[in-house]
Amino acid sequence: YDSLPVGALRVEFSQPVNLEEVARINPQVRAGGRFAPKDCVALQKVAIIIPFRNREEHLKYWLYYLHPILQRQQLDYGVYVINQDGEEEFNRAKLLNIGFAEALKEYDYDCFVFSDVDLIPMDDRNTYKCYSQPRHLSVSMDKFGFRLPYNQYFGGVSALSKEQFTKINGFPNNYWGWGGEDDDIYNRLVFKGMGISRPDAVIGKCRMIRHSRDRKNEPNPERFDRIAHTRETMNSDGLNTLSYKVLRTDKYPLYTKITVDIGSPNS
Ligand code: UDH
Ligand code: NGS
Repeated sequence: YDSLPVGALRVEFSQPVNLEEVARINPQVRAGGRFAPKDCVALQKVAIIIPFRNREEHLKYWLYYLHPILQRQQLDYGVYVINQDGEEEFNRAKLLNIGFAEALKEYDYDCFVFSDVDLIPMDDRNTYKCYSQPRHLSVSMDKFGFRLPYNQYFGGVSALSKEQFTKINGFPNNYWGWGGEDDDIYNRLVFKGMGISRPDAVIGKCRMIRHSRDRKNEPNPERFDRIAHTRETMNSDGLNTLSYKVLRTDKYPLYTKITVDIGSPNS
């Protein structure tokens, strides 16, 4: 990619994506979804972490749209899809913790972008990198009428430096099912004295691929109680208590897929 960011992009989900074709038009992306600019040293080494189970179609769109954007942003980056094995309730935040730990085993990343698989930026000036404060990138989503649903919203796509992430002991491991884990992360950042950095509402526009609720990702009835206690729980639940088993690692041309056994709510 020999072009710099261009601004607003057209994003739509009508044509199916062929990954062999995507690999062909992104010849500078190396195995496992790695890239670094060849004519300069990138300012940041960015691991992009995607929590995943059974969303192959969304992942194809994500790869189709994001690889060209990330190359134009001249990042030294890698794409890690953290695939939850089994049929247990989904656990987004724990998968993101695992992505952080596993990416660091592979390369000396200094920035971590955590992205839902179904969110595509509509402007390539929304740089997938880290800032002096934790960054919220998906600030202007189509499904919320291109506004924040509420001021403290930190879901969708966010970026934390290695230092910011370790300062909050990573993300919670005990939010099983849908909701609240992003609010817990927001609380952690605030309790550690940090603030949220955001792009403006034009540069922060993004589209979500429409979908229905997944099986085994029902609203978590414990979420309200949990987010009321972040201050007490954050030091005893997070990176320092993370446990899981890697079942397999697949290096595909456009991404690295790490399949993990993350246990269950009562283990
Ligand atoms: N995810 C998966 N597989 C799952 C569940 C979640 O890959 O089975 C990942 C994926 O990256 C997704 C993210 O976790 O983008 C967030 O989960 P989500 O998409 O379920 O959350 P969202 O708030 O949807 O987007 C909740 C259900 C909305 C139902 C709306 C009906 N119109
Ligand atoms: C809040 C949830 C967040 C969620 C946000 C947007 O209510 O986890 O809605 O949800 N917090 C709690 O439930 C405590 S959305 O409209 O995308 O379905 O991210």
